[in-house]
Amino acid sequence: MFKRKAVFLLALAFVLALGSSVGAGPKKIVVGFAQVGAESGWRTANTESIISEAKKRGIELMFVDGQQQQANQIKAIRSFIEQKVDIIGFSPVVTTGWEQVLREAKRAQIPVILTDRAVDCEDESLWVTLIGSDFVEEGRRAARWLVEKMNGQANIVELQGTIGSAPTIDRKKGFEEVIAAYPGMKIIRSKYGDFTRSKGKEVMEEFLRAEGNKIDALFAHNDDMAIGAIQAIEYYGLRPGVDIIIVSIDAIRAAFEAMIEGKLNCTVECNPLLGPLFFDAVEAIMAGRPVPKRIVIEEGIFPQEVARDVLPTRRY
Ligand code: GYE
Repeated sequence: MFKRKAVFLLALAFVLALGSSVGAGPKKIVVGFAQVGAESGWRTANTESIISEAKKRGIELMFVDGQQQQANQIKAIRSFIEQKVDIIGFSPVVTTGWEQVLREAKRAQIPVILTDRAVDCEDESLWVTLIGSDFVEEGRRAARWLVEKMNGQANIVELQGTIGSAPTIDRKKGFEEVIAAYPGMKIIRSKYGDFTRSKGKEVMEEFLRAEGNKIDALFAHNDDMAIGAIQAIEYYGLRPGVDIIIVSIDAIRAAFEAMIEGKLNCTVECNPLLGPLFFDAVEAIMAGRPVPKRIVIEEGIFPQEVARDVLPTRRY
């Protein structure tokens, strides 16, 4: 009798446990992600990678496009805190001005993951990890390639990205560090182009109006600005890739197409496919596993000569 009752209770417990796990399902992880914007081919690939990886893993993603405005990103982060998401991810458009909102997230005990871009914040406990590229090294790679191509002699114009953003600050730093050893390599003009094609074109027009035929080379902080600049150079009546040697960063498909046409000379890789690494970190944090403070992506460099062979293998 006693035994039968015990078996019944056990079966009941089993049914209840099963019922609860089948009915409600395991609690879905909810992630809020505040993206920079949609300024470039790199960014589009990055967004796609994050959205598709969330779907693949059955993670609920709240995605906000900040349209390159810090205020929009801060507003998005505050709304994620209010909605009590499990984890906040974001790519900070600029490096400074994040302390307050990050402290609010910490007070609400919501872990923050930085992707792609860094913040300039003394209190490192305000985020768990930064997943992204080494932008200083990308700048160095672009400079090393250009020094060799130009035999250490060039009047260079520089299209910088977004003012105050980590890739702009770091790429410039790495590039200047390398050319400092070559007195013949001079940056004669430098201006922000906001990482967009239209701004790249507009600023290159300015450079050409001011310096014209004196310009030997262009260093663009991303491919989109280089592609905009290529149009400006053609309108001006010079041959991009021949009269003005161009090196840029990202290695998006459009850069390979420009290289095959002979209009771009080299692109340094910056990998935007951060979705899998981002959600690995999300799942690790949720499971209480440790996550390294910095996760760096391995990258290469592609000169024009390899463009035709490499293009078919590019995923973005
Ligand atoms: O190089 C540029 C984008 O932060 C690495 O942002 C990213 C940069 C990328 O707009 O194309």
